[in-house]
Amino acid sequence: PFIVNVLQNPDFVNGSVDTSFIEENPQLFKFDSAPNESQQLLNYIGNVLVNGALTPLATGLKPAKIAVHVPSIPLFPRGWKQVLEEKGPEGFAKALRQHQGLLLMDTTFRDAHQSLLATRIRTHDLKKISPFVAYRLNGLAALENWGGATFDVAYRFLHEDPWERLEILRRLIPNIPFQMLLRGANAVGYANYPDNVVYKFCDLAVKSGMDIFRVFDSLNYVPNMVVGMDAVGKAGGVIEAAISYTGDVSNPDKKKYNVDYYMKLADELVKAGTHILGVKDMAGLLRPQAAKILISRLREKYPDLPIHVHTHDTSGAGVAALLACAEAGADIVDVAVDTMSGMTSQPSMGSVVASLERTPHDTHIPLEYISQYAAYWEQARQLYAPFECCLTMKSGNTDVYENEIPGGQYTNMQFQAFSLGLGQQFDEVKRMYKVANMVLGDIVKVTPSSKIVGDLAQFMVQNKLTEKTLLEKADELSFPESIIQFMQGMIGEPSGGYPEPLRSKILKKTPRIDGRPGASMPPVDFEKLKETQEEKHGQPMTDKDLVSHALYPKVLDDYFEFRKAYGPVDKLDTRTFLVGPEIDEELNVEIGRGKSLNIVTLAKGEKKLSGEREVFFELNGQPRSLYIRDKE
Ligand code: 3PY
Ligand code: ZN
Repeated sequence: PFIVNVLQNPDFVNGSVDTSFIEENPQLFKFDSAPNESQQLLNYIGNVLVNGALTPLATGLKPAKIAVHVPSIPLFPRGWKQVLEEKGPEGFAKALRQHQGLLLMDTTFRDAHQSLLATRIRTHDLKKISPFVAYRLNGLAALENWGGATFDVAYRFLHEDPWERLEILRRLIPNIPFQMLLRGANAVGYANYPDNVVYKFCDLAVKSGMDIFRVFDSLNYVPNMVVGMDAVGKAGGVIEAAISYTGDVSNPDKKKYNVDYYMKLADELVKAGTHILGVKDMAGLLRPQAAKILISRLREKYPDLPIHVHTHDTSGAGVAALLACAEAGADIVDVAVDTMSGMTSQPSMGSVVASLERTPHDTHIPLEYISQYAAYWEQARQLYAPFECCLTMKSGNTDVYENEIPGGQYTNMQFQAFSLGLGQQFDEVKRMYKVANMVLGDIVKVTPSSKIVGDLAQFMVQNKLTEKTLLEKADELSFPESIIQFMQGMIGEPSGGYPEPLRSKILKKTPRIDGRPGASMPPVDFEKLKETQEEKHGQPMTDKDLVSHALYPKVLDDYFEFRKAYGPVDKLDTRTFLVGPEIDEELNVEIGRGKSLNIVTLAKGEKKLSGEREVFFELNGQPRSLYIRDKE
């Protein structure tokens, strides 16, 4: 229309205006031919429609009305994800069970760094090694890469979106099933949530690329697990309900959590429709001789169900335990790549693979590829030196059989004790953890029940309490909030009931919840949450943002504020993200598809009276400077 107007202008037409600008800028009149082409094509189609073929047809036959199938090019080697896509969750489970040889799940992307590096591995470093995993480790039954603490830590400390991580990894690894850890009715949080949060979370997780959900409850409280299992099933995911293992089934003196206890629990989970039966040994307590007893019994009772075992190597006996599991009939076991394995992490992938080569349980994963994968992680791990558990933890420790502290929590507690300058107290806290567990009635200890035991242990050490004095003074003490909530029934019911008279002394008249806490919680109103969140942050909120907010409101609010101030910090390399660049260092930051920034940090000015410093950069070749408040 602009051109038409110009051509109709009488001054332009009679040449009484200076048009040399147009002659000097012919590019202004180079128009995209697309509108013209689309017009021409419409003319063609319209003509054929009205007048019949414009090109001579040899016969009177009509062309077929079909979508011709193009054979797919195997861009990625086939993996278990394709089996899942072809057969669905039930068929997938059947195929796992029928497979000859031991199958492995790699936990490097989740539990390994949760247990060794305070869950700090960033998407940036996971992304880089993902194509290698897809091409070279395509025989893995699953890759655990989401859930547990990774969700919260991504927002809280890495300032990145865990949903985006899942979607990115899914694109890069389309052939290996992804597995996540779902804390039953606690989803990926630390408290029971309204049921609609758990259902929405699972639905979005499947849509974002998640396949297998290991569902557990921190007290093995089945009603809580069933909510998670049902949410996974409805979302179309693979359900792996997991027994959380504690105690020692090979020790007849340990009576509370004996084989019958686990068999009864397994029975309830099988009846509730699990596709895979998980045995989750979160602290690494499953000794080889116990594995033999428990896994053999489960194998015998459920010959058609795949059994998947998870352990930690805290004591150093993890590989031995997994080999015993394989012998006893487990189908899948969890390992972490060698350089991210051992101690509170999972047993070593290379050790398990090597131990089974040329045996009936051969995993057929080439050791050569495991070495290359291990070499990557050996280097990448150095970027996370500020979170290394190994600064203080030098070896495995069989004291875990006494204190029963889960892998992730063990490192966390140690980290906390050392950062508070209470390193020497760590031994005392570990000993007190055992006492606290007994005070609470010998409960299953895994997130969040493990935190309750840890909080009580810390409380007892700080207040110099023994089991006896704690019980004597219980009605006067101000217990940590987590213990009060546990006693109220807010995370479900412990097996064997609550410890009395401690519960009554702590609660007095505080209300108690009977049964499943989620059953009496009103659903989250997501429509309303969307309105308030969009108004608060001035940006559109996706369903994923909202479900995350329902899980941890404050963490999400802080995340959005942080990103508003600092932008896509997840695109920075890990060293720059953690400690910033050096002066004169050049960074190339890819912030979007084909969009990258070249940043050179030139200098840091003197501190001004205003308390600010000027920082000088070169951004894509242009000088820039910023005033930054110096907080010192
Ligand atoms: C978690 O819940 O994060 C765990 O890893 C439990 O073992
Ligand atoms: Zn674990």
